[in-house]
Amino acid sequence: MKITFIRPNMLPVRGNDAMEPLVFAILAGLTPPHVETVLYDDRIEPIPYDERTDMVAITVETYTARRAYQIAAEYRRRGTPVVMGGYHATFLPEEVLDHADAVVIGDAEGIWPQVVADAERGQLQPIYRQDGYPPLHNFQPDRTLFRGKHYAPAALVQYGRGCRFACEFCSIHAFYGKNLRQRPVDEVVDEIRATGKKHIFLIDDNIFVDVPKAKELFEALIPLKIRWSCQVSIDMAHDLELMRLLERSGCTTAVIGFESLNEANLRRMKKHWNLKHHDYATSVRIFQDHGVMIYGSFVFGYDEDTPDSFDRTLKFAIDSKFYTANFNPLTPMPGAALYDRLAAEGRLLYDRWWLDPRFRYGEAVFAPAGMTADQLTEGCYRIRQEFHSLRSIAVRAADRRTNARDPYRLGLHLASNLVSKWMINKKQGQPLGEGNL
Ligand code: B12
Ligand code: SF4
Repeated sequence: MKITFIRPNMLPVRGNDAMEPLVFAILAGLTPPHVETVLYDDRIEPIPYDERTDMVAITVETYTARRAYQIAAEYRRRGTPVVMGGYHATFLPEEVLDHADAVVIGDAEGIWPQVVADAERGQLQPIYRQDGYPPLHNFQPDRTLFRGKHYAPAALVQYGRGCRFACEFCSIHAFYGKNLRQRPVDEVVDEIRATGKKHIFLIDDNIFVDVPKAKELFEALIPLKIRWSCQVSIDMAHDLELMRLLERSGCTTAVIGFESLNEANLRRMKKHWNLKHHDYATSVRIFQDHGVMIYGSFVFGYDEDTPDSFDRTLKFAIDSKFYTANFNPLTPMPGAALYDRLAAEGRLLYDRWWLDPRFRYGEAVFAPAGMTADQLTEGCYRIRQEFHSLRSIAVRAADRRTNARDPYRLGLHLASNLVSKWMINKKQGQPLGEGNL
């Protein structure tokens, strides 16, 4: 038995910044040893459709659904069964089943061995449903699949799943609900050591689950002498002891969801807690005083946003010396509360934007209240470009606490800005997937 794992590309352009798809290391680790596995990553290499295989397993996110269905059609035309899983498959299993022989709903742990056993017997079921949230111990990701492939240098490692917040637009709360699970810290440490990498991206949606769990992790990372990146909620700035541990453990960069400078917008998206302890300027200063380079994340299109919101936010991001930032049109994802609200309000511009051949990456997919959909698309694109102008890159580099603190950080600042600058224009306006469905 041979299984071919596929990571679909989102757009018909290839970048040079693809990261290792951790999901397939996990699936390979759950696959019985007598089964052969191979990975093709559509973002970085062609898919050899005619190579012999007994089953194809594809991970599907909303933005990659269209491409996933195109790839599946190629394999199914050749008689090879296709199984799909992931966020989009979990939220819209019926849609996915129109394009696959089987769908896995929810986490794969505890289910995948059954899928493989059924496939070996030629008795694949259409639906495999994870009813609960399997424990995350004895995780054994098998990264041999990544050998010889050109990925970004950092290794992706997961400490836990879920987030304690429930932002209206976010798929994480929709996927995990209130469930929060962490792996035993010693297993995470062993895994980091085994990667042999000196830069780790801890991909948890919010590394700050609670004070004891964050403390336990940060303390365990100190002896490893690694540099690491994370996504974290801004409220961690309130705990200075934790911030000191974060710095000592080697955290160099953090993605922080600021989302909006407007309090009413934050309230609407259920993210008003962003301002619970400090204003943004104070929280930013605390993170940066601890050497953390900030990747600021913003969305536009909530009801209080007007065409003026773009420049105000751009100025804040440059003045704050964020090493990088993204400015995205608010995008309703199926499964998230925002999607249902905008659908009920009759504001969606497409039936299913992720499958619609007219949709282009970077474009608004709903009617905002304070501007037109075109203004939303153009405003985000314009400030993304301006944030990555050479002048802005130079201005933002000049922060001795963070971006210019040492040659490593400065190199990271310059490299990530130049790659983003290049990718923004390559991605904007591209269709999802390739060709027709
Ligand atoms: C790291 C990351 C990135 C990295 C890239 C990672 C990579 N390897 O390439 C970067 C920063 C580049 C990125 C980019 C984007 N990302 Co991203 N990303 C993540 C993040 C934080 C972790 C991904 C990960 O490795 N997870 C760990 C794996 C193990 O979890 P998993 O995929 O859920 O897999 C489990 C199950 O779902 C299931 N499963 C998944 N696939 C399959 C397949 C089969 C066959 C089976 C059986 C089971 C199965 O089994 C796994 C184990 O239990 C996730 C959030 C998250 N917690 O997952 C967001 C997330 C996936 N990203 C998201 C988005 C929207 C994007 C962007 C589109 C943003 C943008 N506007 O440009 C882009 C483009 C993505 C693309 N598809 O090309 C959304 C997707 C939402 C959705 N409904 O689809 C997420 C969920 C974040 C969020 N808060 O909403 N991302
Ligand atoms: S804090 Fe981040 S991960 Fe958590 S629900 Fe909000 S947007 Fe999603």
